[in-house]
Amino acid sequence: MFYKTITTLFLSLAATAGVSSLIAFACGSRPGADAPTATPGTTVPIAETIKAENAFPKLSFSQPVEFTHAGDGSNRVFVVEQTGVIRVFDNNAQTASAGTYLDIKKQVASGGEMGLLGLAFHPKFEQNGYLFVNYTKDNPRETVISRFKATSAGTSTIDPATETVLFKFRQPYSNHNGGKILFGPDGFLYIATGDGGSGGDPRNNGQNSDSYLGKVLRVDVDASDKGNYGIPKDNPFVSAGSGKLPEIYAYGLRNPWRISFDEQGRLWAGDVGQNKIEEIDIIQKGGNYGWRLREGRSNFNSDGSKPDMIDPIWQYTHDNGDVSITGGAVYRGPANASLKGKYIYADYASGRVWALTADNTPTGGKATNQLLISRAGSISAFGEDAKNELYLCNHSEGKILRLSSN
Ligand SMILES: [Ca+2]
Repeated sequence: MFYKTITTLFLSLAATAGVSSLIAFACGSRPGADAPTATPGTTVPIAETIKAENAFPKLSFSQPVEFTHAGDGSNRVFVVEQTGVIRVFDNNAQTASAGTYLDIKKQVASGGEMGLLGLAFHPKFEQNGYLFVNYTKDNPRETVISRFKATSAGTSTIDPATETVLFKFRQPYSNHNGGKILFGPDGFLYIATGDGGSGGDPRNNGQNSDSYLGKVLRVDVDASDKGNYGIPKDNPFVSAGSGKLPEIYAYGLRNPWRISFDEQGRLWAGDVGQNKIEEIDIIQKGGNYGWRLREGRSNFNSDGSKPDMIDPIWQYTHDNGDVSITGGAVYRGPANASLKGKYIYADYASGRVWALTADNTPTGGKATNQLLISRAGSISAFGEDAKNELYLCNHSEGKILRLSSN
């Protein structure tokens, strides 16, 4: 069934976007992934050996797409399975079982790029028991941003009946649903959305400020001016009127499947490209990241207008079998001193993992890139534990990996 979904997706993409190769699908597919087709630029191997090792060798997961913790001092970690299940277990390499924390398979439509795609615990979870998810559903096909509530912070399961929907919006196609949600240092919830799918963004959602699609959104989950959430007062379109959505934080994105904050509060995004270019962006409030007028630093479907657009800090082409970026995080864990301060990311299809070095300015300056690992598997996501150690989700093998240097 999974294969069929992929094949169907490919056919629809091929029909609408002129996709020219089957390479990516031979490698499988994950929710943020996309069709095939890199200038590695100045990428160089790192001086020491970095390996990806199985962090929890006694555990296996079904299509993991998220790894996180609750910030509650419990030493628990959580893995999101795409089909609609959140697993919970003690953060110990010898842990032999992972319980079911939340099961919402009934309302989640999964497969291909759909599913339960994101999880974020409220910064005050220990007090209020709130956790937030991002999933796709059918009939009609929509993205849903919901809150669930733990009866107490330490409870081992969440009742699905505690769901409160914050908001939802239509998904015109099954692909490019974004997925990541996370709280920023400002306490607001950030939501990465895709352009709605097909190929080439046929409705130009990325550039349209009346669409939730192709954006980073930012909302206040502790306010109620929009019902079950509110709008941060300094969101870019709060006072713009004319139908522009006040939830929008940044736009012009294609499928920023994974986004993350670094220690200095910069928001990083890996934006999956169309047929040629994968990119890394540092997201600024109100920024236009180009899509569909631009793919990476190249024109894509330019309509002659020249709005202010922000180029990626880094991009790579599809020339070497890298075809679908998985955005990572700036490393701040205790285990690998040589990686400190570098943005670690991967390509889902090739399995390559890289470290990008930027400066500390808001735009990151002129970055340099290092190849860390040649084949780490189908990495769908990166996540951190309470000590800020970084983990990688291997989607097809159902493993959680961590980096080690020797
Ligand atoms: Ca862009």
